[in-house]
This record gives sequence, C-alpha cells and structure tokens, in this order.
Amino acid sequence: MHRNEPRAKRPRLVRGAGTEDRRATMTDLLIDNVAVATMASGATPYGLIPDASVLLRDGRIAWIGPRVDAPSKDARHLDGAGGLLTPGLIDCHTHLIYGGSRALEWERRLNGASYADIAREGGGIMSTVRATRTLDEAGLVAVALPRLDALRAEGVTTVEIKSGYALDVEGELRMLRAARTLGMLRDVEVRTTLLAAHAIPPGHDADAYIDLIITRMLPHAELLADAVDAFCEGIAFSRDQVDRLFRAARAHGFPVKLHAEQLSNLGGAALAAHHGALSADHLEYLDEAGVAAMAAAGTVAVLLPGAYYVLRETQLPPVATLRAHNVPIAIATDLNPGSSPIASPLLVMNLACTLFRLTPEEALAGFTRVAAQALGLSDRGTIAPGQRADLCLWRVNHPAELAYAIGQNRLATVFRGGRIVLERLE
Ligand code: DI6
Ligand code: FE
Repeated sequence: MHRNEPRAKRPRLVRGAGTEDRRATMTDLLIDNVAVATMASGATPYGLIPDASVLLRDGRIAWIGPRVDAPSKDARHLDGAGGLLTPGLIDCHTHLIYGGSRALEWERRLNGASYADIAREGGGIMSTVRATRTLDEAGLVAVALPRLDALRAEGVTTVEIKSGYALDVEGELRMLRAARTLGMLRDVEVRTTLLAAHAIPPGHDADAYIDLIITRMLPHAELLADAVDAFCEGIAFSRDQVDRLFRAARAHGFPVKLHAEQLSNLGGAALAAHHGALSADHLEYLDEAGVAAMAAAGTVAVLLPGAYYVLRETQLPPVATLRAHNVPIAIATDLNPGSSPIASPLLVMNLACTLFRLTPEEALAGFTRVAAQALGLSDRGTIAPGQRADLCLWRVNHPAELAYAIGQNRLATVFRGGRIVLERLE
C-alpha cells in the first residue's frame, strides 16, 4: 500500500482476463510460464488457462490471462517453469488444537468397539478433553504448531480451527486464543470457531451446559471467534438444544455451522439451513429433504472423507443428490485425534475422489473456491483480478495430478498476500 496516497489517485487497473495494463511497476510481480487453474465457477474445467501469466500487485491479483497478452515488461518476473498455479488451499474444518493421542482407542475400534460406544464410556472426545485441559495457552500452541505446519507444507494458506476440547468457559476461550496466536506465528490465515457444544461435559446436564455457553462463552467469544459450531447427534446435542444455541449465537452476530448427520439423521442440516448456516458438515446420513433445505438456504456441504475412512463408515454422503440440488460441496481434513488424524489436504482430496467419487476438479474446488464460501470469505479461493494473491505453484502439468498421487507432494512455492511464504526444494 502507498500509505500517503489517497486510494482514488492510485493507478486503476482495468479488471478482466486479457485486458492490457502497461502501468505495472517494479513492485509488481509477474508470474509466467505456468498453467493456471483459476477455479473460477462455471468456467472450463478447473478454469484452466494453459500458458498463462499472472500479475500480482499490492497483495492481490491485478491481471491474469494468456502469456502472449501479458502486461508490463517492467515488473519483476518469476518463471513458473511450466508448473501449475492454483489458489492457496483452504482447510475449512479442523480441530487441530488438542492434547494427547487416541491411538489406543483407534486400536480398540479396529477390534470392534464403535466410536459411539467409546464416547458413551467416557472415552472418545472426553479423553481428548482431559488431555487438553492440562495445557496452558503456550502448551496448546506448542502441540498444534507441527500440525499447522503439516497443512502449510501442502499449500494451506487459510485454515479454520475449532475449539471444543475444553468444554469449560476458560478452556474454550483459551483454545480460541491459542488459535489466534497460531495465526500470528505463521504465515497463514486462521479463522476460529467456537465449538463449545462438541460434547456434554461429564456431570453436566446438556440443557444447563447450553445455557452456560450462551451466557458465559458467547459474550466473551465475540472478539475471539469468527463463527459458532455444534455437534448435533445422539451422543451430543439435540436439535432443540442446537436451535437454542444458534438463536443466541446469531443474536451476537456469529455465523453458524453444524456437525450434522454424521452418525445418524437428526435433521441437523435442515436446522442449520433454517439458521442460514455457512455450512453443514459430515452429512453421511443426510436425506433429500435436508439437501433441499441446504440448497434453498445456500448452505455449503462440507464433506469429510478422512473421518469416513478412519471410522470405517459405510454410509456414503448423498453426493449425487447434493449435485442434483446444486449444493456446493467443500471438503476438509477434519484434522482431529479421534475420527481424522490426517494433516494432509492432498490425501483428503484423493480420499474424496476414491471413496466419495468426487471428480478431481470437485476435490480441488472443495479445497479452494467452495471452502472459501464455507468460511464466508469472498476474497479468495479463485484466481481472478481483485482476489487475494494467495497462491500455490506446483511442479505438475495438470490439476488432476494433485488428488491423484498419494504421498507425493509436488508443491514448489506458496504466496500469501503476494509474498512468497514457503519454498520447497525439489
Ligand atoms: N465429529 C467428528 O468426527 C469429530 N468431532 C465431531 O463432532 C471427532 C472429534 C473427536 O473424536 O475427537
Ligand atoms: Fe469436525
């Protein structure tokens, strides 16, 4: 930003692909010799521009088009070496702050115990709650940083992080503060979500706990959380309890989202849609009425193939019905110690294709354009003039390569707000 210059006097860029602008300056950066998957909605597959140039200015995309039409020759150049440029990845659903491990519980589940059985016995989420409560804010940050770095190493530039493993007033706020701190320690944007209604803390009545969230957490979370979430399930909170929480959350101005229809169909997605939720997440047991309600409300479906895989779920989310109703589909890692100990967006894209039969294009859109929508962010997720210059440069020729190969991270360079924030050697 030219701080002393009023905005109106600054040279204006004419926006739109292929439009010429020869006023680029030395502070601009022109990336060329790349294919660009713009992920623009409704465009050609992936919004692909084969031999393209992208001009970055003031942290935003200033121009994009075929290389032959590239603007200014004055700008600094970055040779993309024939690679692929995509929007920075957006992981719109994670629980990456937690203490302890659930490896032994996983082993028990492999021997036949169910996720719900273990939860009812006081294990599951509650065992992570016990481990998480022992950590102060610095301890929470320390355990979460390697997980955040693992996401960043695969191109994540925006990540949502939920609370939900403390289940008391101080602890939930501490988790949110730790999430904000993570965003200050690393070149990544952190969006925080209050998920105090993740499980019923032992010794509490569910309704009384919802009251506690409403009266003691929501007011303090206003500056710490960007959204409010809940788990609507037989082993967690009922529709009525979530409804009460969401009314209060919306009165505080929070957008809402919901873990819905993961293990059974309680009509949570329709309730979320009724509250204008940004997203309903999981959705394996979603029925057509729920899909229709989401379509009418513009609520994004966030599918979490990592949890489906780890829990060895067999009920598939209704992908065809979601498509038929034009419900936008995002995907996310759901990174958490119980149902999805997976810090790899690339693997999750692969699982989305292999297990849910998403196309590789839907998988990439689910981690870019639609993930941005699920977080209520309109300034990222596609490569278009005016969008934030959050970008990934990959050493691949075609975007299908990203979801296709397992354990082969071809990321070369990550840009955030137009600056290089990560470079990986071959
Ligand atoms: N559903 C999930 O899959 C995660 N939370 C939720 O509501 C799992 C959280 C955990 O098991 O720790
Ligand atoms: Fe989750």
